[in-house]
Amino acid sequence: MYTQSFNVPDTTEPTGAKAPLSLVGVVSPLSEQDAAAQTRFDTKLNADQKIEPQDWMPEAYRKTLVRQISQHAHSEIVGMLPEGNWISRAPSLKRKAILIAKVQDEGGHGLYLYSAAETLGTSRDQMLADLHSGKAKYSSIFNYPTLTWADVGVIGWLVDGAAIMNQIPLCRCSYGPYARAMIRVCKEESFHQRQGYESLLTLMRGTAEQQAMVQDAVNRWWWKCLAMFGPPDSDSPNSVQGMRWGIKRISNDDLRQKFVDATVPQAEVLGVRLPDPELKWNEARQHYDFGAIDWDEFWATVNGNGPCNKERLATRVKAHQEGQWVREAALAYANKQAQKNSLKQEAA
Ligand code: FAQ
Repeated sequence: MYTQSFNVPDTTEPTGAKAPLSLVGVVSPLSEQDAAAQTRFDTKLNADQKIEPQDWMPEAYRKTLVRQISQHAHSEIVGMLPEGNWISRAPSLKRKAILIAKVQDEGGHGLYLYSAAETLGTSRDQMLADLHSGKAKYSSIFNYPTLTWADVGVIGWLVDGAAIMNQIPLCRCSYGPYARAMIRVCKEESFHQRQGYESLLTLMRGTAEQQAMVQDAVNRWWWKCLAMFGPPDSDSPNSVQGMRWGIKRISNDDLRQKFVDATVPQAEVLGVRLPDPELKWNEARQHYDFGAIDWDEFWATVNGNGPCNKERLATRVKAHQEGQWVREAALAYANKQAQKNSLKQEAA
């Protein structure tokens, strides 16, 4: 359904790009030494080689990666919360076991991503402090409530589906540790998407009430999933540079279009209506046309005023505080092991 086959050639420049895109850095070098390093960096990018943690990189490239990777990590761990709320209420043991495994996978993705961001010289403590203070962003989509069991299936189908669409091109991101983390994450997200779809298929084969529950969940999540891809290319301040650096490979609008095109046939098989009267196949464009996204609502949510922002952040902060003793115990154990090892080495 959503697989690595979505990995397609890079798009052309996003709307608003001032010059043709090539994978070159644009930060002015400060010294001769930096100029040589910048040339090596540009050569690597143009040859589509990966930049690795030990390589020289422009500070703006490093900063952009820390921003994007840490936001991505935060999204994964905050993303555990809406579905996590249903673990104790899953309708069967089988669904409970699947949901626990899925939520745990999302936690794992957060950990790979924090590790990838740490290779850029920012500590995990700093990244978490930024999340907890509200300074760092995480995906808008996780600030909406999960009202019924069908929401869990819809998150798998649409939210994981949108996440994969965005993440498959990131497997070719120019920064090695991020690209490699994405390969594994995408494989797991693809499985999550299928389990969500399968759960919805089961509900759609059920009673009229269950079918209505799925339709209601699709109605509530559809537009939020389209907004997840980020602002239109013309209002996306980070896109042009992100694409020049080979961090982003496909623009926000192009990914959104690919998601719509892939999802419409899936909705037909499922037997649900996507809540957009303007959704229509456009023969000339060979794409689906779709209606206008409510960007005011998106920005309100991104800026902390969505329906669940405060609750999500408070839950994360509480979980972090309650985990303090675990971190202390792990540190005490590591110190003890280090002491033992150094005593052994001295004795040898
Ligand atoms: N929510 O200039 P652009 C998942 C911000 S993982 C909040 O276009 P960029 C797994 C953006 O940060 C989902 N903020 O920015 C899962 C920027 O603000 P800044 C997360 C958003 O970076 C499934 C400003 O707007 N995935 O779902 C959003 O070039 C199920 C201007 O935007 C990733 O993070 C948004 N939706 O493009 C877990 C993928 N969109 O930082 C549990 C990696 C934009 O300048 C259950 N990230 N903003 O203050 C990316 O691909 C990019 O960062 C974009 C944004 C595409 C998200």
